[in-house]
Amino acid sequence: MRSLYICLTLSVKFKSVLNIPYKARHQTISHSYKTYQCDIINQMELDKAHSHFPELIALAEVDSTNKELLRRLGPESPEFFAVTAASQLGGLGRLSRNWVTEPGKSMALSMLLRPKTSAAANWITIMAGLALRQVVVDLGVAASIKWPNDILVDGRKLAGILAELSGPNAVILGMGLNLQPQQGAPETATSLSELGAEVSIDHLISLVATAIKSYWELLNENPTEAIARFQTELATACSTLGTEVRAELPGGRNLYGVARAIDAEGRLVIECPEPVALAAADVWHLRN
Ligand code: BT5
Repeated sequence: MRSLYICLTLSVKFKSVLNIPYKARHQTISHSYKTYQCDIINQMELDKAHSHFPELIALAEVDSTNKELLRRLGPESPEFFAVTAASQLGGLGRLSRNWVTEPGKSMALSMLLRPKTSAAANWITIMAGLALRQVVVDLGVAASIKWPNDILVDGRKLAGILAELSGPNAVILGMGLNLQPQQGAPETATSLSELGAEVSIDHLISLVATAIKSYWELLNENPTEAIARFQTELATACSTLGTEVRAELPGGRNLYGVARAIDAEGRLVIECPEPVALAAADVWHLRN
């Protein structure tokens, strides 16, 4: 699991939450948020979505669905135990960046995955990117993956992925996908409705659940075959490949080069001109 950091965020904050006894954590943190059903969540009509998960907790408002899932997690929690919320007050991106989820405007969905191998764990973020992209493409929107965790349309960000390790075989996979424009989102954001795709949150969650399950089953059961297939799919799905990029490494150093491949561990290989494999970085596309 050491190399799981490749695509997962293992934050110090995360560990400190884990050190607090479950009950205390739950009482302290959940009090400040509306964890009851309210109009917005009723309007979400999650009938279809519920059928895809052993348990789907649907909240009107929460700090972060990843955090809420972590608070509710137990050793026996089943795979695909999930949390969604109409609104996140402290939605998380990587490196504790902010992810905007205004009431009813964006899908915020977190689910528990239980990787059987480190190979499967290493590929969770990219696997989720392929699944999300497929959902979006099937809705008629030409989206691409920016390594490691963005879904872009014409350079604008439609969706983001945050996978966090929470134990030896527990990963919380969080996905945010914009349905409508949001006032608080950056100018670089886009949404399905702006791209001509109207879909209800219920239907969207159902589509995402179906896609993730199919990609994940392959990855978790047969990682070697899955990774080979994903690499083939990434050749067309990942707009980072073949592009001149700037990669900002953890610590701030910049690398410039052409992104050539995603290796067997999910790392981005950049020719600088010598090949360098990056486990974690922020990447900017400069030109094709
Ligand atoms: C991400 O981080 O893209 C991961 C986003 C994961 C969000 C989901 S929602 C469900 C689950 N619960 C959580 O608390 N999180 C997950 P990163 O690559 O670091 O990108 C963050 C950056 O995206 C921000 O710094 C903004 O520039 C931009 N951004 C924020 N909100 C956005 C939005 N709604 N749409 C597009 N871009 C956004």
